[in-house]
Amino acid sequence: MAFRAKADVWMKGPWLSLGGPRALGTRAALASKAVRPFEAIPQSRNNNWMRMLQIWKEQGYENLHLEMHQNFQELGPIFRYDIGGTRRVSVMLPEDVERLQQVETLHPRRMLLEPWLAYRQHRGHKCGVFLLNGPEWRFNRLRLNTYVLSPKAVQKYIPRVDMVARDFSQALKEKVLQNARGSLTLDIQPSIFYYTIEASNSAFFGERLGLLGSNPSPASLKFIHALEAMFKSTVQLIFMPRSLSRWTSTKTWEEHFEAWDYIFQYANNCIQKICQERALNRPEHYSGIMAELLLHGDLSPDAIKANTMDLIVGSTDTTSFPLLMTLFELARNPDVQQALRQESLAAQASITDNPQRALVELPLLRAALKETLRLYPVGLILERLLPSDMVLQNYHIPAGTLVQVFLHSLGRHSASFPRPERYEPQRWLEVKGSSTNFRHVAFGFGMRQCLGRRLAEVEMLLLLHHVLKNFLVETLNQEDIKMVYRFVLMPSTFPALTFRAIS
Ligand code: O4W
Repeated sequence: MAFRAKADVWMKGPWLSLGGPRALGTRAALASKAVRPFEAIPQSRNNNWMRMLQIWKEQGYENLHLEMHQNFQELGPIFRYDIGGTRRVSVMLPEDVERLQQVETLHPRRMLLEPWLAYRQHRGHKCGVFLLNGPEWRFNRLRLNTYVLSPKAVQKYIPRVDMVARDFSQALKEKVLQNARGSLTLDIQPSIFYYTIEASNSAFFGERLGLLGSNPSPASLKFIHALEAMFKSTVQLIFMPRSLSRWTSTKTWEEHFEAWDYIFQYANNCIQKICQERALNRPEHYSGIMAELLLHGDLSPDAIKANTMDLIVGSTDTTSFPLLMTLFELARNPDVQQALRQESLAAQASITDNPQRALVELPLLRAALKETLRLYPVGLILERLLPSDMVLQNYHIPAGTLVQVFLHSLGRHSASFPRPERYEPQRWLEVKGSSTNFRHVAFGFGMRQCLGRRLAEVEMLLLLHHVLKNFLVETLNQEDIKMVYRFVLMPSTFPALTFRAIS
């Protein structure tokens, strides 16, 4: 592979010094320091029409992360391409994420997500913060931060998540002990999905659904499938202007709307139930994020519903896949697993006493979650529409440009992460220098970073904590798992795992 040899040269990063802090004094370096015009940015050779045709033919763009990675290898850490009049620039270095954060205004913007917006317009639904921009976004986001993201909010819902994580581990133990050998080999994927749905539901509504029992719930299964269909059709529609896709992809639009209809029906059901119960008897103690939002009344009921919708739906796949990938990496890295188990056992009593301590007493497990998201960033792309002109990699970038950060390439760059292919949570605990900033941006940055971040972290941390205390996790599969881009980056297949009860 010709590009590999070339790639290895730049991936070790000689071009990094161009215009970077190390380019000092010489005449050549000074010349290269002059800001170059936008048009001088290397251009991706991919023809946009060819790409659209390919997405249409292949019904998706599953290798987006690999194609972009190859572009970076061939063109360096910044390249551009235009689609339908919007200038687009792709970057992958932590220093560029830092610059993007420095130029943020009060109202950071992303691109419009047309298929999602079209559905809400068509059905007359309000948008949640993910789809909003401008002052309305800020108004909603500031209030949501208080009840979803703040340390005080986490403190309130963490015991509920802990309870669900314990129940998960207990239910798994019962199944494992039914086998004479005290071990069970299974496809854990469905159970992990049920766990994230159950845990989120408990945090939002203070109610249990009972999904951790043995028989699956048809409604939740259908919900999971509708999500899959919604994500897949999203990718088929976002790389094409609507004026074109309405003719070439009529069926995809139908599938997209149908998937959303079920998703909205399912989530609405959860929301309505809680509104009714609250009208009947107002509880005196904390009963979930949504109850708090309704109680404090600084957002309209419609805005609360729209945002709760995003949170319920958005916390399912995005939390399940990193959990699965962590279990897989621990299964094929027994030494890492053992180190984490020791940490969990040492902190066990303290965490049982107060689950909030998990956040400070499991540093290696938290590092493992960062490591998983470095290799498998579920939200592959961070986007900003530039509010003003700026300079990236010594190129002038005009206001209005769409800048996309590719997290797959950011996480696998050897100048940022020595031996990037290895799963080494320990790397996150080593002494921090200034160059280590903005390396962990899996949840985004600034005011538009993931609203569900803390909930997702807590759900992952506590499940892994309870599983590690109770089971050895093993796999026969040593091969890398192929990841596919379906709006979120997900595993294309997932191997069976063996859970062995620790006596
Ligand atoms: C709703 C969400 C809201 C989701 C239904 C599902 C979901 O998965 C999410 C994510 C996605 C939100 C060109 N969500 Cl009603 C938006 C909450 C991370 C939560 N966290 O990852 C995606 C964000 C990938 N993202 C992109 O912006 C992207 C991907 N491709 N492009 C942009």
